[in-house]
Amino acid sequence: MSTGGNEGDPWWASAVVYQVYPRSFADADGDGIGDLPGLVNRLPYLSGLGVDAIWLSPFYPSPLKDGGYDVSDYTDVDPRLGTLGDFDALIDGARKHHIRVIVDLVPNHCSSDHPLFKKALAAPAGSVERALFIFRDGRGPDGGEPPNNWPSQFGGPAWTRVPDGQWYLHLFDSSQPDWNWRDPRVGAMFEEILRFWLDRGIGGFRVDVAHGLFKDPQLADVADVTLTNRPSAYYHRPEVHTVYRRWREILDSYPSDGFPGARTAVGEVWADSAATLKAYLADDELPQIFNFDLVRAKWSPTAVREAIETTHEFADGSRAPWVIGNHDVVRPVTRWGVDAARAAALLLLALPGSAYIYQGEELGLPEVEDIPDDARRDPTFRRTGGMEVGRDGCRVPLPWSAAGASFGFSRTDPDFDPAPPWLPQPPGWGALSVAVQSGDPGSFLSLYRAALRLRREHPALGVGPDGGDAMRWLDAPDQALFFARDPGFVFAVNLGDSAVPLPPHSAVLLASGPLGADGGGRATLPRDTAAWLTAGLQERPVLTAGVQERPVMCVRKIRAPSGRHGGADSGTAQGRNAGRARERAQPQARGRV
Ligand code: TEU
Repeated sequence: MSTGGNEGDPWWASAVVYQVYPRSFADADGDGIGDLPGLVNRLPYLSGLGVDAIWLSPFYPSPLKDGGYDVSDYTDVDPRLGTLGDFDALIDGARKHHIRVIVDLVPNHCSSDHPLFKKALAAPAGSVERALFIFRDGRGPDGGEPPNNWPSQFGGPAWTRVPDGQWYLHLFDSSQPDWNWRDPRVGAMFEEILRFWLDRGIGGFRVDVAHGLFKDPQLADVADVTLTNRPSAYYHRPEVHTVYRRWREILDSYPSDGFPGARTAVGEVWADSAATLKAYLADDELPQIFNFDLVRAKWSPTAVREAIETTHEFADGSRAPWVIGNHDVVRPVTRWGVDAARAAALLLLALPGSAYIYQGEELGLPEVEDIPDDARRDPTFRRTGGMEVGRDGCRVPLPWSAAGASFGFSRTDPDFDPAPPWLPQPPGWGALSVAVQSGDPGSFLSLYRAALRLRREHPALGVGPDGGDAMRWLDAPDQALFFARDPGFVFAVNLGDSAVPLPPHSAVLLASGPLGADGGGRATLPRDTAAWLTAGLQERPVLTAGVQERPVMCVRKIRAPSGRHGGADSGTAQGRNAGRARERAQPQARGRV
């Protein structure tokens, strides 16, 4: 049931994929941690929302030093989240709702609790056990200095010393040792992991840190010790492409007919340039990689247009799905403002190709910025001594109901008192709940539901009949962006401070907020508002009559955050922490490009 598209396009080319961060989605057993049965219970909600697939963030056994991205067993389910039987029930249940499931694969590193790392620690320097990871002697007197100057993504050095004096590499937390991909046993193991989940009927993988994996064999010092996504001694090594060619063969060896159809793999690749990104999308490599240009963009007409055009320099939106948020970045409402985030949702879903929605985006949840220090879980917070607050603020458990323990996040039967959620929910969270928003035609949720329904029905949306290039810019006032998609669709967004006239149209299909009117009674687009329009005066109606005649006019329901439009890189960890870092001493230099 994927939206838009042409015969022959794989389902994922126009899919709307909903990211589930399982520990924060829904908690069926009441232990305060979201789980797979909780997700299964909520499949009707996702089906009603109208998504084509779920991307499930890690649900594997993990000591949770990095929210599950520290995996201690790649082929099982964390007992707090359920069992493999629950996973199979999820696949079956999702299939009944025509929803595919993409799972997160974490190949750059595992958890220090992984049995193979424990064996490596117990084995001597130079052993085959240690060869699965990157162990080295240190430098300086007694080897007391790390083997090189590489930084950890989460702050501090990328090396930790073990009792016998050697050091091991971890580009992330010290609890996340990097695999040594130059040892063939690692590649063979991951191929088995791929098959394990593909055999269970998944629609594909999201590949964590897909630009990592291989490191410079000399482990040479880097000239620039700030973090960078440029090709370097630790990122974008050419050898990584051999892995994706092999994985593509495996993906393609699974039947592409029938549900779930062709399998996909979408790489999380942070890079400095279109050229670097494009290499991953060679015909025989990853089917898709995320484009993070909208996540990084300031809410301004030039920045948003540039983000779209920059993406189109390396791919269309089918191979480089659009995204405005995820579990690593500041929520759009806080980054850009409430109205702008509503407008951005209509932009996201009008662009050609595939789009990802991070759980809670459809509720307009803001970043929770006042989590007490002792409740914070993101390792970034600890590793930077609190200089960077980390990513907990976008991972707070979802509010499902207006009131009650954890606002319906946890099981709530009468005689049961659920444990508090693993991250505290702010007071007032219930006002943003699914229950409250479901009954409000002006809510964020109603806007997303209407947009997803229209996106499914309208022939110009999704991939569109002309493939991923199916949009053309229209003349617009400087502060606005207008584009057309055939047949008969126009998108308009006003990113300026004053109202602008709507482009020529015959009907308003959907608007992110109330439209205005000029002196002559013609409709105008107020600031931070977007509209979906039917183009041309002779267009025949193609959509649900009710929606056409009465566009969804949405009113502001959520308290406005303090900053309106964010800044450059406002979605990234650096942007997230800039404010706090400014308040305290010297911000740590993290010049990622
Ligand atoms: O993120 C990889 C990564 O590089 C991020 O730190 C990214 O650069 C940053 O968030 C941009 O602001 C992935 C996962 O998405 C993240 O949750 C994990 O912590 C990380 O890998 C380690 O597995």
